[in-house]
Order: sequence, then structure tokens, then C-alpha cells
Amino acid sequence: NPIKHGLHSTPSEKCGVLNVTKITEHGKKVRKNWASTWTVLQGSSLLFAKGQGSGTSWFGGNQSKPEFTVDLRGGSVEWASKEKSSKKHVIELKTRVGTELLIQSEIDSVINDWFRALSETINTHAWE
Ligand code: I3S
Repeated sequence: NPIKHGLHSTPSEKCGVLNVTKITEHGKKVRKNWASTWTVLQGSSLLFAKGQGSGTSWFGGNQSKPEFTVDLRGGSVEWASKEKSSKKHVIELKTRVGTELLIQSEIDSVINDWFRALSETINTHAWE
């Protein structure tokens, strides 16, 4: 229970496959392009690599860099409204620099865990 143990129990590393699309870049709307994306939470950064590829070994291996990284510090997460997506269980992530992403999983427990991890990361790193 993260509340019981306080903020220090915030997971600094978490990974998995999520459906991800960018919807805004530097404040400008961009076309949705949902893709199954290997996602890694590492400290206050969220890293994305399109395509599952070799799965968990991807990061450990010496392959190319993550396709896209966002800094969570100063960002926000909320559950996306129905206007943002017709999909279920969609998280809307906004970054300080005006990038907005939608993050989705069909699996309730998976997306709830990500929501919690992202919220806690943002709260923990809020004043850095
Ligand atoms: O918000 P939108 O424009 O209704 O998003 C849908 C479209 O991006 C659609 O692609 P094209 O319009 O490029 O064919 C996607 O296939 C849908 O998945 C998008 O909507 P959802 O509600 O799934 O986020």
C-alpha cells in the first residue's frame, strides 16, 4: 500500500506494453496514431519504444535508444474524457512543455497501476 508506506515507495521503475498516442506536441494538435508501445517509467522519465520487438530484453540489450521520452516533472495525469477517445481506460498525460499523450490498456488493473505510478511520480518530483 503506497499510502501506508509514504512517497518513498513510489516505484522508480516500471515497464510494460501499453497503447499510446500523442495528441498534442508543443501545444499543437497532432493526428492520433495509436501504437502498441513498450513503456518504461524510470525515475521521473517515461520512455517509449514503438513495437514490442524483443520485449523485456530490449532495454537491457544494446539496441537503439528509446523512440520518445517525456519528462514527468511539472506534468499532470487524469482520466481522459469521452471526447478525447472512445476507448476505455484512457489516461491523459500532459507535460510541462505542452505535449499531450493518451495511454491506454484494455486491462483494468494494468492501467490503474500505471495511473497510480504516474501520479505518484509527478507528485514526488513536483518541486524539482
Ligand atoms: O479522436 P479521433 O480523431 O476520433 O480518433 C480516432 C482516429 O484517430 C482514428 O484514426 P483515423 O481517423 O486516422 O482513421 C483511430 O483509428 C481511432 O482509434 C481514433 O479514436 P479513438 O477513439 O480510438 O481514440
